[in-house]
Amino acid sequence: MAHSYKIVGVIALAASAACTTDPTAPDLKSATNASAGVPAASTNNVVVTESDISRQAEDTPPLRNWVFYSRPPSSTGFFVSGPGNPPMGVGSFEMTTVLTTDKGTLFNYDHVGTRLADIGAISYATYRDPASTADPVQLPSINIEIDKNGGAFLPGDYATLVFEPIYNVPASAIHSGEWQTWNGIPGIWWTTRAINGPGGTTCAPVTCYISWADIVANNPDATILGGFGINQGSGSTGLIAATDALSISANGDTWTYNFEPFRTPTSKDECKNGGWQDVKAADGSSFKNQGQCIKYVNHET
Ligand SMILES: [Ca+2]
Repeated sequence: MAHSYKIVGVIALAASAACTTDPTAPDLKSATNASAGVPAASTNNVVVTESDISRQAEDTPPLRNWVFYSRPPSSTGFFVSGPGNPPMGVGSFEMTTVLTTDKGTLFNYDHVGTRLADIGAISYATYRDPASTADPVQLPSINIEIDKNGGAFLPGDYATLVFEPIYNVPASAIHSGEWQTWNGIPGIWWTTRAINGPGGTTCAPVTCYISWADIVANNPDATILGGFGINQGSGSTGLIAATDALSISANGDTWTYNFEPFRTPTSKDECKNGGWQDVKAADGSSFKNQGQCIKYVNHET
């Protein structure tokens, strides 16, 4: 179950992520209550499809706010319909890792700079395909690339925090062939590089299991440095697993990412100017023209 990570390109990654202006990113200010002059807690359900991501080799700087990183030769990740009934929408993001060395990571970069201490909730849902030949407790994990002490990013500041259900529930609680939701907070995590542990101890790479509360209490200035997302690999031989409803809350605002194989229109405007060709009905059928798309919106929303 050991995972290996590389730090190549992390500095470039952090700089790139911090100044990216990808227009598909959620508008972080959209739910601000301007009339009251104070930010209102916002809930942002964000549909993520193939058109939102770039596909890149691992350890390369992110070109968009969503990146699927994969390691050759046989790591794959696709937005699919199903499997079963995903917790949000009609689909999910399904990764397959055939070899022990395979690895796939779906990372989001919208939360770079967020203090870990300001994060109130993290969760996601998984579906382990019964056709998997991997150890029955293997599931995709949550990964967060962090700067251990915030501020300037200096050598030694980097670590990746990892949440895996098996370190939080009995093995018997992990099932194949059904959607299960996991909460990272409260929860037990491990780290790819040493971080501060309780009582002046050091939480060692890979072998130390530490609660989120202890991570925050003993690394109070830590921030998200780069990617936040889903990882499958480096030991997940023969695992086929889907994820959906990846969620993070910080300072009262919540973003929940709904992985989908296509978009459905939610307003007439999305049908206009040829937009009807880029969206589908919830059953996956295409629209023949703008009028059919608008009719769908009128009936379904
Ligand atoms: Ca979904």
